[in-house]
Amino acid sequence: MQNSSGSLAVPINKMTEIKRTICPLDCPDSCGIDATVKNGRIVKLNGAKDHPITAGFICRKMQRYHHRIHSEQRILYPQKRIGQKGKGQFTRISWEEAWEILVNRLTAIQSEYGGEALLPYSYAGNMGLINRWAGYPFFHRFGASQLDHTICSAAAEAGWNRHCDGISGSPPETVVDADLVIIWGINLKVTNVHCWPFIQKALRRGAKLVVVDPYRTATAHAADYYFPVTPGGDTALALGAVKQLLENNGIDSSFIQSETENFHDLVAYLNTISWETICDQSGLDRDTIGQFANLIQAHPKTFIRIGIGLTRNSRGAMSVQGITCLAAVRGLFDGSPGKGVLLFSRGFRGDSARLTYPSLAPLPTRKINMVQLGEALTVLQPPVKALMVYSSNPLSVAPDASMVRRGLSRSDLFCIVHEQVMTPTARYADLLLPATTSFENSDLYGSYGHFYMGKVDPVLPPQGESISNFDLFQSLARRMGYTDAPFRQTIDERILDYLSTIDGISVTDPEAGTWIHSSYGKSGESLFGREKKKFQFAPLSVLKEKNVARLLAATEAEDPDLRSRYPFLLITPPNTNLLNSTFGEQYPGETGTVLIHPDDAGIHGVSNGKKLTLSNGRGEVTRIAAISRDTQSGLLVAEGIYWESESVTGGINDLTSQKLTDSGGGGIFHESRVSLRTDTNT
Ligand SMILES: Nc1nc2c(c(=O)[nH]1)N[C@H]1C(S)=C(S)[C@@H](COP(=O)(O)OP(=O)(O)OC[C@H]3O[C@@H](n4cnc5c(=O)[nH]c(N)nc54)[C@H](O)[C@@H]3O)O[C@H]1N2
Ligand SMILES: Nc1nc2c(c(=O)[nH]1)N[C@H]1C(S)=C(S)[C@@H](COP(=O)(O)OP(=O)(O)OC[C@H]3O[C@@H](n4cnc5c(=O)[nH]c(N)nc54)[C@H](O)[C@@H]3O)O[C@H]1N2
Ligand code: SF4
Ligand SMILES: [Mo]
Repeated sequence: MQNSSGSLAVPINKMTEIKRTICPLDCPDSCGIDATVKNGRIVKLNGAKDHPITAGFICRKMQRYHHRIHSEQRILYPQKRIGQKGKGQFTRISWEEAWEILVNRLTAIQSEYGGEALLPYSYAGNMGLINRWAGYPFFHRFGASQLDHTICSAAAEAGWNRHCDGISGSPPETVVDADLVIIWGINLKVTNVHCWPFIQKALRRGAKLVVVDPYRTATAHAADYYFPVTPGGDTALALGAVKQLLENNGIDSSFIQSETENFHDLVAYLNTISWETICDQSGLDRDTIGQFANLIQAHPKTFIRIGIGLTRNSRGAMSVQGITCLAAVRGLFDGSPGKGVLLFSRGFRGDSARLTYPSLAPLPTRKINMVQLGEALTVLQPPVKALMVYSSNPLSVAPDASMVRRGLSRSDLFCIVHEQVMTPTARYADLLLPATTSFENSDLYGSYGHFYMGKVDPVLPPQGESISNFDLFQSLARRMGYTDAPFRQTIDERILDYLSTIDGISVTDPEAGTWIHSSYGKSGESLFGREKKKFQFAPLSVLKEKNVARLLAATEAEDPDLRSRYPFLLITPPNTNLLNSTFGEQYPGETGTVLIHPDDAGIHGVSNGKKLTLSNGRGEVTRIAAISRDTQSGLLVAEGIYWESESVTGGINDLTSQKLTDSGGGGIFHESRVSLRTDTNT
């Protein structure tokens, strides 16, 4: 089913060659990678020099990825559970036995409880477009419950689409000509490293850098101006800036006139919001917001890089709304040099039905929000009886982990996990199946941070008895007796079929290892103009009453009962060494740190490097105290989703909530109230 080698393979000598691939991780950079293969093993990974964004370097996580591929920790064979759920004790079985268990159990559950008793759980462990969506045709045909893919970007997309109607963002290269760069709610030097060289070029030309983030991130340390917004306070800051720009005649009337609709609604809306509310909500005083607005007014060539991090709270989607309104008021979408707005690139729009085949579903089935897996496995009726996990580690990444754990512990739940390494979730599997890494299969990769895509062939054959997501679900479908056309496709056929539906590219059969540029990534064109759309100010005002109520409503952060019991607000952003929970196996027994302000540390008797227990009504976790003025008083910052293990009880998501964002149904990972205690004997 797979080609045996990369077509751009460059032989160095008989035993060594360089093969080309693309990073599969959930990262906006989607790097081109050159893998040096010697005697069937990868010995070195380098960034592709000819990839316009990668430009020859890859992050440290990926430089060492071949050690993961060839690691002792790889799951290489099918296994079945022999110990208690969660203990991670398995015995090796053959694939034949694995298929038999799988087909028999799924068939029995389907006939006793109906197809919806099966819940698939997957996310973005592998961003390859074919393998990522490979389970969908099977699950539709089976009549399984559907998983609503909300955990990462749903709130951000909802906020963007409300005003921008799904248009593409600006190419990151545009930032080079900017005079002011605003990095808003993204720790770009950690999570979008390939954007940084473009920003550096602008800074060398004399551009100023602004960072808006509740804590002083690595990126904020590099900024000329840092605005420590209150978590969830971005709408207030953005609209405060618009209010000030209106007062100072700082708006781009010609853009507003030609490319937007219903500006008067925004003006009317702003008149209903007082400066007091704006300052209170943003956590910034009137002068500071004034300074922010003045910077923007003084620099027409402003580029705003919006992160998803700022959407992971109860006002998250609205924050994107506020920022896009600010951008529109300044005409930053007009495509002229140095002006831009980038949340998602949206450069490659294909017909997703040609990956997922919803038409195979015999009947419509229920949709379950992936953020609420805890609820789905514990109280949802009719109950989930089988869970099939692939490309995800839900016990570590889904909120309210103690509920997820309780669900995974159910003796009546048949749990299948298709994985590369023994994740905390895999330890709960009844049936554990070995997954290839992306280096072992073909695929097609887009990007959400730039405008280049590419096709790849395998760099290595599958290791051990591992199989790709695509092969897993194609084989399973056939063994279930499904003969529909999508189940007869090879991976190359699916790649070519999907490619033919993608808007924005002209290539239909690209050579593996070359880069395809989307026509949406052209600079110099108005982002709305080229899609014949207009920026809509109206949705803010259409929902006016509701929005004002939301802006003022008590979130978990502000709920007085919770504030008094749990005096700290906790945010849980990414860590430089991990990619969500991927690579957790490289840090066994580590809990990660928690940033705490020196004033708070003093009051609570916390000293640097000591163990802290954070807890709330949902659970508790241990982290190591890192006392720092980089965070605000009252705000704890825990970077990274480390793994629970025999020696570490629980992970950071034991503290987070299953509640959803204002729109889009996303997770509120940065809005947990917690209390802390120091353990005297540590
Ligand atoms: N090294 C590394 N890289 C990664 C990841 C990783 O785990 N590690 N994860 C990948 C994934 S899946 C994604 S989705 C992206 C994540 O990318 P994004 O979510 O776009 O950005 P992050 O860099 O995670 O930064 C989130 C930032 O938002 C800040 N923040 C939190 N709440 C608020 C708020 O209310 N307002 C504002 N203004 N800021 C807020 C946090 O403090 C943090 O600095 O990164 C990807 N890249
Ligand atoms: N507290 C907190 N929680 C968060 C976030 C946060 O900021 N704070 N961020 C959220 C975000 S933005 C996201 S995107 C989610 C991410 O959630 P997930 O997508 O679950 O991300 P990972 O933790 O990277 O887990 C991916 C798993 O897939 C496996 N894998 C990789 N490739 C393949 C493959 O080809 N096949 C199979 N079968 N498995 C494969 C990897 O080994 C890994 O264990 O987490 C969310 N959770
Ligand atoms: S994780 Fe991101 S920066 Fe690192 S190699 Fe992959 S795409 Fe590039
Ligand atoms: Mo994400």
